[in-house]
Amino acid sequence: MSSISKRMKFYEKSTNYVLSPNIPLIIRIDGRSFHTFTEDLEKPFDSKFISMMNSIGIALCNEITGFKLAYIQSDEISLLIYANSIEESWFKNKFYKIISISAGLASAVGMQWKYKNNFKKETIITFDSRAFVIPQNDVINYFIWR
Ligand SMILES: Nc1nc2c(ncn2[C@@H]2O[C@H](COP(=O)(O)OP(=O)(O)OP(=O)(O)O)[C@@H](O)[C@H]2O)c(=O)[nH]1
Ligand SMILES: [Mg+2]
Repeated sequence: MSSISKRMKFYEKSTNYVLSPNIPLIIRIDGRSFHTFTEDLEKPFDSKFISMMNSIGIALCNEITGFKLAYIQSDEISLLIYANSIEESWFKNKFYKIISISAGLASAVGMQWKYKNNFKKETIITFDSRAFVIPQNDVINYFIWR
């Protein structure tokens, strides 16, 4: 390839996945190593921890275009998203944008919550994220499964 920039763009684009539009999209974020973060909290349900997860869920709902439903369970949040077209999709359904921004936002809001609530644990709050499209008739089963 002729120029450095063309070559670099080619490398970059080779993994620039785009998820299909017009089909339900699920994003699930999950706290990284939260067995350590939660070890001193009330078991099995800690109201402060639940409040943190709710704050993160609300931030994601407010951010994501086409957001329909969130289900929070333990240290994970499943989000159902639907957009009619690629133009209306969150980040035009670009896979890397979806998983990196959702995990980044969840982690940042988690840290913000930690400092606001004087939560002493030293952990840096981190979430992973996965995103995938799913047939309409299996959406209900996904949420039953979680
Ligand atoms: N004490 C307490 N622990 C909780 C609460 N909610 C979730 N947890 C803990 O959060 C952890 C979530 O488990 P996993 O997501 O499977 O494991 P993880 O340690 O986060 O590890 P990875 O997700 O693989 O990085 C479990 O250890 C739960 O017991 C709660 O309300 N109170
Ligand atoms: Mg976890």
